[in-house]
Amino acid sequence: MPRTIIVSNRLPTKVQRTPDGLTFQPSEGGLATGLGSIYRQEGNVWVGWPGLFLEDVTEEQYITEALRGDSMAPVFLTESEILDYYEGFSNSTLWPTFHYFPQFATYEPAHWAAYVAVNEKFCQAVLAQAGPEDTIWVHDYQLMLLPALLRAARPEATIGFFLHIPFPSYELLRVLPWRTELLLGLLGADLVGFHTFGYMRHFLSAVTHLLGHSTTNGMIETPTRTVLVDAFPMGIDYDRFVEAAASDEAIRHEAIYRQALSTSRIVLSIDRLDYTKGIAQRLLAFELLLLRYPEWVGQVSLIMVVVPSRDQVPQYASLKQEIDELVGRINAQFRTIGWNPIHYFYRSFPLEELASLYRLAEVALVTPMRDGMNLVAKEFIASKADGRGVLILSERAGAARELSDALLINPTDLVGHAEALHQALVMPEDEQAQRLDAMRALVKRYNVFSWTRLFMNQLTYSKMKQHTLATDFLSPAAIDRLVADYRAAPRRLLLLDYDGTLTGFHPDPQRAEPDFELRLLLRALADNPQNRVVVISGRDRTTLQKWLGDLPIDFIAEHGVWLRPPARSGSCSRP
Ligand code: GDG
Repeated sequence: MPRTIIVSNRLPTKVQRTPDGLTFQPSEGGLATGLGSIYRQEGNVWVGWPGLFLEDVTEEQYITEALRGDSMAPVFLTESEILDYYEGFSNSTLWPTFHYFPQFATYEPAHWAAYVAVNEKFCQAVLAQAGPEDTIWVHDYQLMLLPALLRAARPEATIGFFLHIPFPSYELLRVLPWRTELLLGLLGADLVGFHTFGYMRHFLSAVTHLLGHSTTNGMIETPTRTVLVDAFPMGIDYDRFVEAAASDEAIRHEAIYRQALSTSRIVLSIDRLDYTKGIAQRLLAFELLLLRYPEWVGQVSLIMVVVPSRDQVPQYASLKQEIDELVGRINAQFRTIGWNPIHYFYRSFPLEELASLYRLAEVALVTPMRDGMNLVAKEFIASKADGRGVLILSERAGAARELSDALLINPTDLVGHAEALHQALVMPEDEQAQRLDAMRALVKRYNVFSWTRLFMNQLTYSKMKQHTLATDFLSPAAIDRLVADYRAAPRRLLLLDYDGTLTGFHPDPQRAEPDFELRLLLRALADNPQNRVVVISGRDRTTLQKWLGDLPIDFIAEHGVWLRPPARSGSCSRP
């Protein structure tokens, strides 16, 4: 039975080395939950890096064995591979370019070489698991070359690819020295998925500009196959967030926070430390709110959770410093003995505490400069069972396409940003409920499970579509039958298409002239009195006349507008 193999840079379990030995920490991420229903099924497997560097081979065997029981197959990467492929090409070239921060991008040939090598390593790891007709679903920007590598080794496999970050406009992509290789890598897939139609359009346009393939209705015609492209906005595990927000633990934590914060109204933001998240702009907008509407001083606090990330990288370290300074400056300027404008946490929280923050907050500020989707926005909505709360969302997050009942802002427009905060704080309760209800229905329906289902269904469909569009070669038995029927028939009508059948396609159509061999063949067929030979073409009649006019054959030219029976050779006439 064909199996399904999930591939991503990281496995959904993190293996760590502790003084007590190796520990296995399952990931709480939405992707792991959504795909759980697939990779845990009998025979299926998830291939990825377990998150640690090996000290010896016995560790490799131990980890491989331990993960096998949980349907996972590790790919072991060295420190230098992680440095060049992951921190290098993935996070210092692709990440800034795809998020419209080309000024932060580096273009190191050594990073690219490592990216190629690690994609090949992943390919070997997948091939060790995959049969010739298995389904393989590859995730994200670290593995963009993998679909084509897999295709070369497993021509019959069903391969899907999903990009979790934005796909940038062609103008951004073309800056990359390796843009063509990256596109060709993705075209090894049968289905390429994005969060939004906008990203999908950018991809199709890049494919047309850089590779010259024609694209129609989300289908790319490569010389060998048809590749489907579609938008699949990712959702969350809705019930999990509803339950977490309603749990005793979350309610208990909320009460503790509420007491500590006194009567302050709470605005919440949660992000990983990243320059794409618009954290500094958000702080400036909050400051502007306090300046423009002094009535909120002492009344509203921003709880800002920033999850540590990549802080060894210089850009991230300086962003961290900028945030620290801004928070310090704003707090020093506005705070009172009993009130703090910004409660800033540079760490992560357990899920139940996160849920209590979602409960506590009246306003969620999700204002990235660019974000593939942004699941925090959806989690906030799922947590608001009482119908109270306002989401302020950047129009440049993928989630903005679906969550149009949020207050949408442009994160670089500080005044608009501050005004949206004020509007959220004074929004009547019935309007809050109306907006939240509409968004909750959507987040509930298009959850991570339906996302997985939709992608897998479309992947199956893409394969079916390819089969119907593909050229089928005649089997030896069919050829025998054709020849026998031909011989037995007293009269035969031979309808022959010209371009792509009698001759190959040529980039310059006027150069696709019939060669000597073809002319001989047509004459031999036409000279047989039992045959009537008709050449059908979209070409103009003058060209057909020039190339084949002296042969005793019929023409159907210009897509059927002109006919020339052999008896009246020399000119075409309208039917
Ligand atoms: C990519 C794309 C796209 C955050 N702080 C804590 C915590 N979190 C959890 C949130 C949420 C997740 O992290 C962040 O999700 P995002 O969607 O915002 O971003 P990423 O996962 O980094 O990245 C993004 C996504 O892929 C999916 O395709 O939406 O655009 O960049 O689930 O809840 N979780 C816990 N404690 C925290 O302190 N437990």
